[in-house]
Amino acid sequence: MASDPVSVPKRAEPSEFDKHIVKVLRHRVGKDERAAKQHDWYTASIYALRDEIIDRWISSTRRTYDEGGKRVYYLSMEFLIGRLLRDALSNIGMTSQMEKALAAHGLELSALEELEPDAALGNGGLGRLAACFMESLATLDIPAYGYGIRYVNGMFRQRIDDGWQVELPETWLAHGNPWEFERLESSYRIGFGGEVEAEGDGVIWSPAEEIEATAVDTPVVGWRGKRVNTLRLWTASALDPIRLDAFNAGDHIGALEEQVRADSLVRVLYPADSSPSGQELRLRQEYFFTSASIQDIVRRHVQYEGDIRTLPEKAAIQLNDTHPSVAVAELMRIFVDIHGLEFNEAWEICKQTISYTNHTLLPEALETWPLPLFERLLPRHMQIIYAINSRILREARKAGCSDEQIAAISLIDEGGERRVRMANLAFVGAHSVNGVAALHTELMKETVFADLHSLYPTRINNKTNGVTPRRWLQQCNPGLTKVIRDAIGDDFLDDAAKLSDLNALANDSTLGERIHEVKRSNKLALADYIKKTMGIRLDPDALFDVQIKRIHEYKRQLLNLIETVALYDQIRSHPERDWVPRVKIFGGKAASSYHNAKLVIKLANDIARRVNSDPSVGGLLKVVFVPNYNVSYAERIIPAADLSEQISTAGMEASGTGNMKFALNGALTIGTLDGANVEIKDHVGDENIVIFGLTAEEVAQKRANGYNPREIIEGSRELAQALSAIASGVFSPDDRNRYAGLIGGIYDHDWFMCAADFDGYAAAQRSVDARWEDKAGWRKAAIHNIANVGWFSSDRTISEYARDIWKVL
Ligand code: B1N
Repeated sequence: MASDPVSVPKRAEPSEFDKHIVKVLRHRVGKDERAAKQHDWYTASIYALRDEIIDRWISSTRRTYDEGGKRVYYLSMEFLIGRLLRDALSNIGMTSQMEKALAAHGLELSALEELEPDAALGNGGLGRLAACFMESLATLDIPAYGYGIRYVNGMFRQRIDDGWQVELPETWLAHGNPWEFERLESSYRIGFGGEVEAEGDGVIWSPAEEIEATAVDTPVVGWRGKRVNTLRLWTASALDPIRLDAFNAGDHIGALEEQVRADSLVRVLYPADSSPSGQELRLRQEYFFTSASIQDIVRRHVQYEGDIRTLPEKAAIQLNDTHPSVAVAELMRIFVDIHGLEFNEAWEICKQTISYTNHTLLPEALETWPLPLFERLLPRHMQIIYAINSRILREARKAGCSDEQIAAISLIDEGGERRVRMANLAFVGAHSVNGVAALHTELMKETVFADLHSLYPTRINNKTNGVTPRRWLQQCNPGLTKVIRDAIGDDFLDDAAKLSDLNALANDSTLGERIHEVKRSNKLALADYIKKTMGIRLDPDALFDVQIKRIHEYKRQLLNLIETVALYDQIRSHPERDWVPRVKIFGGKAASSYHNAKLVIKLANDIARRVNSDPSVGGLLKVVFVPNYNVSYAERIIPAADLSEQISTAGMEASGTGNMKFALNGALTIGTLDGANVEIKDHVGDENIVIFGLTAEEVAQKRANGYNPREIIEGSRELAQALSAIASGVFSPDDRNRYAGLIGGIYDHDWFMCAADFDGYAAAQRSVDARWEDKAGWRKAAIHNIANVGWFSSDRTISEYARDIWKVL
């Protein structure tokens, strides 16, 4: 207890920082030391730390203005930043100061850290990548702004009720947000609808509706606190928050309508990962934050440089997927309608400024909008898109494209209901279009962008994703970080590639033993947490086999579950064998409307209930579905994992980034040759990863040549038994038909090729068992994993963007 004098240790003179916290507690939180509750101390700690950060923030901003440098603008619908306290403390180098200051009041930093809500302004990999990039940009001392939406309700909180996912609103702002700064002076009007009229040479767009966007800034601290950049999120308000005439006339609800409409724009994050929602509100959200960001960028440029034409020299705008791709039309509108540039000149400047990252090839994920909707909401942008399209298609015709190619290149999809293709718009409006892993980039060239690529053959390039080693090694795994520092010194803290010095020590059994001890204590900590929160007891000496990510059919949690059932059968049929004790850990959220994904969650829970209570498996197999998986949960689980499941159907996972985090923390990967797994294999070596399954090429061939899952199932006894057990209701005695449809889909079409990959996967799992029995071999492989994934640091990724695309390094 904070106020218990007995728990306050004897101490030396309070430090300056300690005095500062107490002062902040009084003057900004309004509490004295005796009355303060944990949460007051938490707020005071962040305010005190923030003061330190603000000084560096101001000097970073001033330095950029003074140097007249080029700025990077990262536009993203999602920033999955998670908690910030530990990250900021660690990057600024004040963790132990803070610990000491708090200890003087009988408080533990780790307990206060748990009070911080997890800022989940994103769905999964795409949003978390944006957060890692922001941290690396600051670390590399690149002046950068992240631009997005300040959702009031981020990703929903997941509760599991009787095995089913239930979605609850996450109210991360309920107790205020000590990290953010509202910038009322940075406000812009965002128009929707209305009319476009010719006026002289130009046009005038008179929107039917206008909403005000206001900036809310959060500082982003780079490693060693060198630079502090800004994450600028937009919030919305009505120009006229209450219409007093209506109110006074008795229409109390109608008087507030405009404010309600504005609020609804920034109210919730769409909870669909890797697939867009075609709702009007989503398009409004996209235009709202994109327009505010572009207006802000242009205002800053014109204010300091005077001439809009020099924009590409001072600004690089990166579009994180197509969600902000209306930026192309918005920038053109501002150039032409407001700054009076001639269309062709504007187009060249636009292309030089903008670049676009593609994150998925899933056909259902390619964002398109019905033309009538787009035109109704953004009539001027629609005209501009037509004007761009006619130029592009004339160019294509001149280059000798066929009618078929022209139809594929067009910004308008003419097949059926006419739609605006946001990926094509982003492609033509950008000077660079990049994929997020080598395989993904190659597939971009061969599939969705094949025709655009032949027209613009130098535009597509690869930038393999990365993760920040600060959050995903140093902060989440201090034990492992200490062991590595003792082994190879501190160089890797500033350059993750230096982790490779560990390779020379791979046979050092003392190092292997120390890493093993850290892993065991991380597993123990996770097991304690799961015991406390779920009441399930886990054996820390069992192999912790983990699949945590969004629930999606292409990620194949179902393949893992089918194999789990097969293993359960095997253990029961052959109790005499030396089975490796395993804990199968699952976690992840399903989009609210994604029926099969929700069913997979229920299946995981049904299997868990049955297996965990079966005395005949004798603790050899445990299955856990952890509820409400999020960034903070990942920080607990990943350091405790032995085996990382990266088993998507080859060709479908653009990159994956969890795969990198696990390897960095010494887990071995079991995976397909998909996304960045391919490059992880190249880095860690074939002997230190377990690869199985069809290649992307084989998947494509099978799909083209007719694939018969039924035949495969009939040829695999283990698979057939597991499928029929699930389908017949062995795990769902309360509703025997629950999984008939889900499993029927595997027999009928098996789009994700679970059947084709099952035998290879099961065999790979048994080879994992054999490796696990060879303790020395496993430890050595773990060291090689840690040693060789430094390349997957987001510092490396961002250096490549900076050098090749933004030209800022
Ligand atoms: O982006 C990550 C990749 O590592 C993953 O492989 C990829 O699946 C993920 C629409 C998406 N692609 N597309 C999305 C998210 C939200 C949404 O509304 C699409 N997410 C990815 C980072 O490159």
